Amino acid sequence: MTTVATTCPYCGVGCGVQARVAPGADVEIKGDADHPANLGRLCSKGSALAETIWMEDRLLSPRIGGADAGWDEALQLVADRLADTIAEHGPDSVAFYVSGQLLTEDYYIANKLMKGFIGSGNIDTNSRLCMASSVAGHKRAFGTDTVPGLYTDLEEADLVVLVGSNLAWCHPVLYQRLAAAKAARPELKVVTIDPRRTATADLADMHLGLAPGTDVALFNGLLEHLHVSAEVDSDYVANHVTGFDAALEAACSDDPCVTGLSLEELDAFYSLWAGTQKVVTVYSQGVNQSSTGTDKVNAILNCHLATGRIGKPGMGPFSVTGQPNAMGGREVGGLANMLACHLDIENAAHRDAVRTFWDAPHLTETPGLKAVDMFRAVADGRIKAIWIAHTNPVVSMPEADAVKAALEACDFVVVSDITAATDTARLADVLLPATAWGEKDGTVTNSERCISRQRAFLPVPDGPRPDWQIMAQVARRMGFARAFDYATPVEIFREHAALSGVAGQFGKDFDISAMSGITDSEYDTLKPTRWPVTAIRTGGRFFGDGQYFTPNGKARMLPLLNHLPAAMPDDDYPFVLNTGRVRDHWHTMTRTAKSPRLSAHLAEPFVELHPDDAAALDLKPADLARVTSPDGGAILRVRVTDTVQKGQIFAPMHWTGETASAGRIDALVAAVTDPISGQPESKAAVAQVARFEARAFAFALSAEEPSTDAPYWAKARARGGWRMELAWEEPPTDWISAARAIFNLPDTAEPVTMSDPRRGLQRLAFIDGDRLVAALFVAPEPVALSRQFLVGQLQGEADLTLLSGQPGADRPDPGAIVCSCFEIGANTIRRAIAEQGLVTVDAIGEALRAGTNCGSCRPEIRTLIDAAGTPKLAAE
Ligand SMILES: Nc1nc2c(c(=O)[nH]1)N[C@H]1C(S)=C(S)[C@@H](COP(=O)(O)OP(=O)(O)OC[C@H]3O[C@@H](n4cnc5c(=O)[nH]c(N)nc54)[C@H](O)[C@@H]3O)O[C@H]1N2
Ligand SMILES: Nc1nc2c(c(=O)[nH]1)N[C@H]1C(S)=C(S)[C@@H](COP(=O)(O)OP(=O)(O)OC[C@H]3O[C@@H](n4cnc5c(=O)[nH]c(N)nc54)[C@H](O)[C@@H]3O)O[C@H]1N2
Ligand code: SF4
Ligand SMILES: [Mo]
Repeated sequence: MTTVATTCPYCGVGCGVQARVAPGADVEIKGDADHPANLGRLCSKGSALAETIWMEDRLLSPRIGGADAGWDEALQLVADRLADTIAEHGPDSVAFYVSGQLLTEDYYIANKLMKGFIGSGNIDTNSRLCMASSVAGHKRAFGTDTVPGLYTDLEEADLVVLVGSNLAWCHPVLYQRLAAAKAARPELKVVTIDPRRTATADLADMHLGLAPGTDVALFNGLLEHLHVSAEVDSDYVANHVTGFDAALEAACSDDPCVTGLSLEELDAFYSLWAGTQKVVTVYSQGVNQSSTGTDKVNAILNCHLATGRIGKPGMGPFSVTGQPNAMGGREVGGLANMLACHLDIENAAHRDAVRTFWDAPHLTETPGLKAVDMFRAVADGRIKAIWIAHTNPVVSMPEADAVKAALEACDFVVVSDITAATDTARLADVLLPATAWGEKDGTVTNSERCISRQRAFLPVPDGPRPDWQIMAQVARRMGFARAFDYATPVEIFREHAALSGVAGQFGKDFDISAMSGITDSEYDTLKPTRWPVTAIRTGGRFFGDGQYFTPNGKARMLPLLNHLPAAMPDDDYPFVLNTGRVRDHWHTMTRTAKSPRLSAHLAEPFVELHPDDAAALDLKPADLARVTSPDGGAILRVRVTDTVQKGQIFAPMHWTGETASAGRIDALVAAVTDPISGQPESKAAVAQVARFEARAFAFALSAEEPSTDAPYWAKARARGGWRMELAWEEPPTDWISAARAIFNLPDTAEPVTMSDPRRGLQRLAFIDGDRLVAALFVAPEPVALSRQFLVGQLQGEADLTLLSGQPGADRPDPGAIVCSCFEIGANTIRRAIAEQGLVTVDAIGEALRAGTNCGSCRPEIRTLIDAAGTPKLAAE
């Protein structure tokens, strides 16, 4: 048994993971108690990592035009096509679209090849959809893209404000640290600012359900309040800040009433913020993913700068990063408008330094195209060859149908992925198999600037290669052999660290030059290390000394005015469509969908509607809705909840063409971007909602992967097979043959059936020996059966009572899964609340174990307790 310390491949919290591997046994995953980010904790996704590393679906060989090919042939083809395109149409006719999930070493190579050797700025990344507004806001205010604070600041603060962040689901371990700090010190106040009341609001002393896109007005109002209530630190402003007067003047002319919040709410928030010295304002995609994202960032920074509450224990603005290496990508300069190591493309001296360091023949002189513009250039033929690595833009880019069409029409599309089963990989001319998490080595940097090692603990399967190696091998074949002659990731890391020393000489903050001589064995055993790492400085906060990275050393406050989202609802499109994440899935689900446990929490694409809106549309829970925007449409399961406001709807970003018939939500999102950062407005599209008029609905179970051309379907893994939801406007007339087709069963397979023609019910089950092969439950309305019970029938001996759709009286229906670690359903928890009079999350944990492992479901358990009211004890 060996234990390898590595880092979780999901969110930007960057938790340390201990992977225990024994020959012939399953991998065991545990939190790393020595990692400063998580101190042993893991969330539901981290805890389920072992379930997502199996080999099914893995891409093992390069493919050219869909057919397996050798590496030599594939690499040469990519190199030749890139070189030919550049020779004929110039360097800007090619592009790389990469990812904040690449390791720093991979990212460094991609950036060096495009910006230094191909000689174009056309490398952009999904971080454009994620962190670009924070980067731009930081640079405007601080003169550099730096997150000043540390995770411990959230624990040491007296007030933590979460703006546009669903921390409980998206940065769960950081949320748990905050929850633990608050439990220990209840005077620590938490405020959530989000149009939705999310699971995170469970921790909040105050929730502000502001109107979408009004954060600038909210924080402008705060700045004015700080001034009026004499909470501005005028010494700090005089010594360390420029632009205060103009910022205040603009703030005073803005109107916080556009937030839709009451004066009482505004006043309560403003007084709390103004009166609390130790305040941390955490922000995420509700801020960044907006056509005014950069202004939102600066509106927050303005308030921290005006009060000098930055860079000191327990205070400061805190942009949390999404992907595991979103921060590392910014360090290597992975965005089209950055150079490397926080150096600027626009600066001739910086360019010269990098040119010399790389000995680069064609260093780009200009920034490249940002993601949205990049895919537009693919669409109109300016870009003729694109290489997409570690991201799935046909699902995650706004106007996703247009992105799909652009790639279909593009002359040459290269995709590096771990699987061929993605909407983007299906469009590749050349598909290159990459090694996956657990098989590869390198570094990632988390939200608090902590560099951690990802280490291999699995054997590399025959075929796949690490992303850095694939890119370097293409570079070598393009004639850049000397500059891309790396044998191991540590060689790349040393070079990256050395280049950061060059940046350090320009006074840049990202300087890890003290690691440029790191030996192979030091790299192997590298402990989590927070940058900067120079001869004189390691880790710590930035800006505590009031020194910034602007020419005069002072931070900049900016005059800002609120602008509403680019599209506002009207008669045709009466809803604001907000999009985001769910607790147990990661982005386009190529990994989390492999886990039955993670798939059980929310097994279908859905849209959340306010009860009044649902009533007006005559939609009930579990109906299907057609959601349409000017750009595209989706069919989604209706969830009725007052956690969304009237006139607003919410849908998750995770479902793809692989997992649902019409669940790609980005097909509906307009590609409107922030003019400064180029980040798309992913949270405020407009849409209309109408019933999807199905005449038949079905729930299916199958041991093998089912497939169908029904107009609505969504499938998910279950233990022992698959579960699927279906619906038809024009239902099949012969259900037995329809079922055989869905489950790919021979004509000889005969089902056991049960039908109730009066109620329009059809149920069939195919049994082989004593095993359930497949089952289909058809009804004229949304199928109301105990799915948890039915899914359980895929394992063990088949029991024909399953056709009743409900467990027997002796086996109560557990209901929808809440705790994915122990697979405990909502009904089980409700029963325990009612029957045992449990009123705390801990008591539920003691009784049922729910919520006692990763803790990600604790906010939902709390909601169930609250919904039950305080149960009366039997004796009362
Ligand atoms: N479970 C899970 N965790 C993840 C990920 C995942 O896929 N799944 N992805 C990771 C990545 S890459 C990222 S970037 C992060 C994202 O983490 P978050 O930003 O926390 O997640 P989102 O759900 O995208 O959006 C956050 C919130 O912004 C709110 N919002 C919408 N419009 C506005 C507005 O105008 N103002 C304000 N104040 N709020 C608004 C939404 O209602 C939503 O609740 O999560 C990371 N963690
Ligand atoms: N509507 C809407 N759209 C959004 C967002 C939103 O909130 N709303 N959020 C945006 C944000 S913040 C983000 S970060 C993006 C995320 O969106 P994407 O980056 O498109 O999503 P992922 O599913 O993470 O894509 C990663 C891909 O890399 C593959 N992969 C996994 N491991 C490896 C590896 O080691 N090497 C290689 N080469 N490939 C690998 C996976 O199989 C998968 O296909 O989505 C953005 N899009
Ligand atoms: S919080 Fe969860 S997803 Fe994020 S790094 Fe930690 S274990 Fe991974
Ligand atoms: Mo992200």
